Amino acid sequence: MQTRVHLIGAPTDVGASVRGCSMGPEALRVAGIAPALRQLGLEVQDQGNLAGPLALERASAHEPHHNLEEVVAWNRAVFDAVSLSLAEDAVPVMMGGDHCLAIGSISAVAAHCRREGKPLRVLWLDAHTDVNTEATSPSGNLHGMPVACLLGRGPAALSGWSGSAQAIRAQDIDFLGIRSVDPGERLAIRSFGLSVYDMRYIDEHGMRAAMTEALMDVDDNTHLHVSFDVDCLDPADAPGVGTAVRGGPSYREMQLCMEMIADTGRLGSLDVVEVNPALDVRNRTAEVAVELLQSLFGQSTL
Ligand code: 5AB
Ligand code: MN
Ligand code: MN
Ligand code: MN
Repeated sequence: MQTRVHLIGAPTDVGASVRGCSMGPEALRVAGIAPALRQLGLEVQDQGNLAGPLALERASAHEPHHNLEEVVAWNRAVFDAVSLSLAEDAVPVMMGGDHCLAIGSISAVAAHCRREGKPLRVLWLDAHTDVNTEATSPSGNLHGMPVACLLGRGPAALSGWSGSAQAIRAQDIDFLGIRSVDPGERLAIRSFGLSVYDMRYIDEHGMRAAMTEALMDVDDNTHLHVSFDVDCLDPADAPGVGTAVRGGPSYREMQLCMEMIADTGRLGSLDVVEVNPALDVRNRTAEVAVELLQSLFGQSTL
C-alpha cells in the first residue's frame, strides 16, 4: 500500500513574540514540499491552511500565557485536522506556525495511539526543550511551553485533550539538539527525568550514537512522532528562525538524524515548525527543511 501524506498548514505565530512564522506553510510550499515527497513515491495531499484568530496586537507582557485564547483556538483546529488524517490512515505533516501547535498535534496523536493500543514515541528536535510553565517561562510565550502542557503541567484550557491528563509520559519523549535551557526547565528535566541529547552529548558521542540510543525502544508496533523545530539546526544552515541559538547540528548531521529515523520505518506523524521567512535568506531555511524531510521519508543517495 502506498503511504499517504497529508500536508496541513497552520499559519500562525500566536505562540511566539517574534512575528513571521505564520508564513511558514507558504514558504514550505514554495520550497516544493509536495513534489519533493511525491518524488519518493508518496501519495501527497495538500489540505491547504487551517483558519484561526489573528493576533495582531501582542498581549500585554503581564499575562502569564500570551494569547492563550488564540493559542487554544489554533490548537483545536490542529487537533481536529490531525485526528482526521490519522483516522484516514495518512501521515499528517503539520506545517507551522510556531511550536505551540505541537500541543494539538501530539494530543491528537496520543489519543489515536491509545485507541489503537500503539506505544507512542516522540522525538523533539529543537535547540530548546520547550518545557517551561507559567511559573518558569521568562517570556510568557506558549511556544516555549508545549512539552510541559503535554506532560500535564500547562493551563487547564490546553490540558486533557488526548483523553488523559498527561498526553505523553516523560519516558515517551527524547530531545535532540538541545543547547538552550532556562533555569526552571533544567529543574523540570531533572524532576521528570527527561531524556535529553544535548549538543555536548552529540559533540562527544556523535549523532549516530545519540540517535541509536534515542531510537532504541522503537519496535514494530511503535508510532513515532517527530516534532521538528527548524531552529534545531545550526543557524548558519537555517537562519530563518525567530529564536536562533548558535552551535547546533550541521546540515549533514541533521541528515543522518533523519535517515536513521527513516530506517526505523515507524514514522507516523510530523510537525515542521518555526520556519520564519521574514528572517530568512532567499527561502533557504524552508528549502533545507524540505531536503531534510526527503531523508526523513526515506530518500537515500544509493
Ligand atoms: B521554540 C525560551 N525558552 O520559553 C522561552 O522555538 C525560548 O519553540 C523558547 O523552541 C523557544 O521563551 C520556543 C527563552
Ligand atoms: Mn520549539
Ligand atoms: Mn526552538
Ligand atoms: Mn529513550
